[in-house]
Amino acid sequence: MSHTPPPPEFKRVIAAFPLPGQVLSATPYGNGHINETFVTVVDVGRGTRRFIFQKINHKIFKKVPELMQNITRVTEHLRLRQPRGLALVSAKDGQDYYFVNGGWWRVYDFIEGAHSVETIAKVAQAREAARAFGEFSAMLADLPGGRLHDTIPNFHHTRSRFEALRRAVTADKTKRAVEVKPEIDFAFAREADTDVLLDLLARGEITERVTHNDTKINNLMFDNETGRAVAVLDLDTVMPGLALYDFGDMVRTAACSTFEDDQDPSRMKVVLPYFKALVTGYLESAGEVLNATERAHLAFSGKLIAFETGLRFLTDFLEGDVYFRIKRPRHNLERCRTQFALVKSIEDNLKEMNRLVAEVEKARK
Ligand code: ADP
Ligand code: GN1
Ligand code: MG
Repeated sequence: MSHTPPPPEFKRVIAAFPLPGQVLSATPYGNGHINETFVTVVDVGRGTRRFIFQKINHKIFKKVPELMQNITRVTEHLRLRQPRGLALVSAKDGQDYYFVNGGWWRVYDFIEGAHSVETIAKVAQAREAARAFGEFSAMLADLPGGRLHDTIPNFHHTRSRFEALRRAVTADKTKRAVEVKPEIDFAFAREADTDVLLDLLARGEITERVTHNDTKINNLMFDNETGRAVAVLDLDTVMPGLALYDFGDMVRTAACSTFEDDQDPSRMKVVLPYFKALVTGYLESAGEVLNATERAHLAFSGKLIAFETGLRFLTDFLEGDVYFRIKRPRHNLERCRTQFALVKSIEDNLKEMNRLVAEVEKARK
């Protein structure tokens, strides 16, 4: 899927929301792999105001009204504690989304004076990112109204992701398996990792919490002046999950040396000072809720989520690039290779990473 300009029905979408003036422009925006995001500039007389319009990927999110119910509950709960957080604009009919021409649309206020990043630039930024995602989860611990909907069942069920790869290899729909034998072997050699957290969960040694489940670094906005994280974005996958999935995805995207799709996987390594900063920041805001088993698996979680994400990219490559948006023909394979390089680097550094966790914990006492 490519990032295309707004579709013809966009005029009807605009008309469905109570905007404060005429729309001057609408442009594809951001680097998300899933939804179609547009920034829209609106003329408000003595200036302009921006809004984010998003076409929700309903091939991936099958029950959009349930998903939007989750987002509404979460954004309303966070409003007081995160004043610049994500805020939905309701449609004129009072709904939080608008359905037209087979597509589901939502609108957010554009978060001004802040920016998202694709990679971490300094230690303080890694610490702040982890503090913010940890705080996000901690603030949702008392979310009223019962369990959130599962917007994608088994989203971080690594065993299921592994079995999906196995099926894709067997089916070999696109006849690409032959060119990815080393990656398939790499994945199959690590099958045992897929069950580690699931087994701990089944034994009650770790617990389910409300988690974000997509704590990729570009799903966070930092204030342009202070560098403080002001908003957590991309709430489509906020649902019951494991804190370690959130922490692991931060390691994958913030404690690493390059972009997730660097075409040269040899450039991808775990960055230990950033890892330590993530541990420090996460324990600062979520440390009180994590139990000893969770804390003992912080380093492993990074390996697991890099592995799981690599599995997903490889599966998508074998299935013909049907899930993640791609910008070039072998994009998913490149992403997979770079993720697997990170897995390898974490394996090589696991002992030191666990030592860093212990060091941070000791300093907290
Ligand atoms: P996807 O699910 O496709 O990743 P996101 O919701 O993460 O979609 O949005 C994609 C990108 O758009 C983000 O990484 C961010 O840069 C930008 N973005 C999203 N929402 C806002 C917002 N309310 N204000 C400013 N930028 C936003
Ligand atoms: C997707 O939506 P985005 O780009 O923030 C994906 C994540 C993957 C990530 C890999 C709903 O995240 O799970 O980790 O790509 N989101 C969904 O970059 O599948
Ligand atoms: Mg995103």
